[in-house]
Amino acid sequence: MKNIFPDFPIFKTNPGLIYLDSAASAQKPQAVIDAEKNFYETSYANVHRGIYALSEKATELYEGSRETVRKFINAKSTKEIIFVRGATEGINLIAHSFGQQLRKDDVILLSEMEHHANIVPWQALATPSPLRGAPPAAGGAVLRWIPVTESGDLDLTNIDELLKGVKLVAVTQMSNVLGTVNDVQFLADKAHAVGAKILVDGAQSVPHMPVDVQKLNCDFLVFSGHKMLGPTGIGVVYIKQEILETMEPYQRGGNMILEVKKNSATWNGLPYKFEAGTPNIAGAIGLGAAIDYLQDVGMEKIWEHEQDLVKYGLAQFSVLKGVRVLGADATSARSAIFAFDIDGVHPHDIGSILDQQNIAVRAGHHCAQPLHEKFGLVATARASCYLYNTKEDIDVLVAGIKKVQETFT
Ligand code: C6P
Repeated sequence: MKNIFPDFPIFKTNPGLIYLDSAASAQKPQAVIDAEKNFYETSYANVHRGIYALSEKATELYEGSRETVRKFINAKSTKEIIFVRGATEGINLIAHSFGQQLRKDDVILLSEMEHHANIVPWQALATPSPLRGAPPAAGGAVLRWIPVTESGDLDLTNIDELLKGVKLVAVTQMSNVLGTVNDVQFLADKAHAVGAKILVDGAQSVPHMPVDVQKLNCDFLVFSGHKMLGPTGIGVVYIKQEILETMEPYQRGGNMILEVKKNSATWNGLPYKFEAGTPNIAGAIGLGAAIDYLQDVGMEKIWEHEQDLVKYGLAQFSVLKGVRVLGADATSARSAIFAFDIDGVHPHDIGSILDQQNIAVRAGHHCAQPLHEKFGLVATARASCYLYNTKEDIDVLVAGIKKVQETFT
């Protein structure tokens, strides 16, 4: 892979920084920063509204990014690409809108390794709210869980049993804690065989590996721009057009309407029906630039580079005494995410002592409390890599972990 390190100004302004928190948010290359800046400096106006040249230019750039996203995930049409704030808003959109099609006792199949963003929106369809009374799924959908094994994989032994009565499978393609890569193509086939739809949470996978929605045959895919070198506040929901056509709007207001009377309104075409109000125009343009950058490096190359880091990292961790890394070994499909605990040391202390050495890791439950509970833990420290990380960064991390252990003995 070409040397991309100089493309990231954060490493110039923070010399010596070892950034190992890309699963939370990735650093930005100059090309992304410039794309947003240039847009504000040369082409800024609202989109889809003005008939003046500047607004048309802004609209062209915004819609150009939609086309870039479409190609990146190989969707059939830009009608299937909806810009949202991020993966969380994407899942809320689906739960709110597609969720209206669920009925009492319909089953939503999740997994025990889901991020809270792919749990809590579904709880709203299953549990009566003290304020609202009955849940929208006409009396309550049922949540069911695919178990996670000790080695951090989905336990699919009883998948046919688990799929009984299921209307929606909602699973992550890559765990933000275990790094496990799930075979969502297999799950899509299984789901479709029982007439269910499948939502893939691509928040962690889309930034790190090639993802093709037609190959996966998923019905819904969500991801966030900020985890893939793009700006914050922009993300994507992909929804198969035939499903989108059956869905009610998520939010209502300007831009998503065709015509408004005092007591009624009709909806704009796809995808605008699902983009109410002024969108994050600069964010979408920045995301387009991030995708261009990733494609220039090559998604396969990024994945291969991270596979080297996983193998190397797991080998280094394996010789550390009193340190446990969650998840599968290097022979399973997994990404360069290392959630770990150290005997006798609180993860927050690990994070603080590493920070003193200029090593940025995350400590906590990483918005995956049910998964931590499964492993009998409240929290872990987590180092997560991206294209700008190297084996030397892992060496520095390992030396840092030894220092943490020395501090606590
Ligand atoms: N995980 C992490 O540190 P948002 O916050 O909307 O961009 O993404 C939510 C989300 C959904 N699914 C998965 C698998 C995720 O990892 C995340 C975000 C971050 O692990 C922040 S908690």
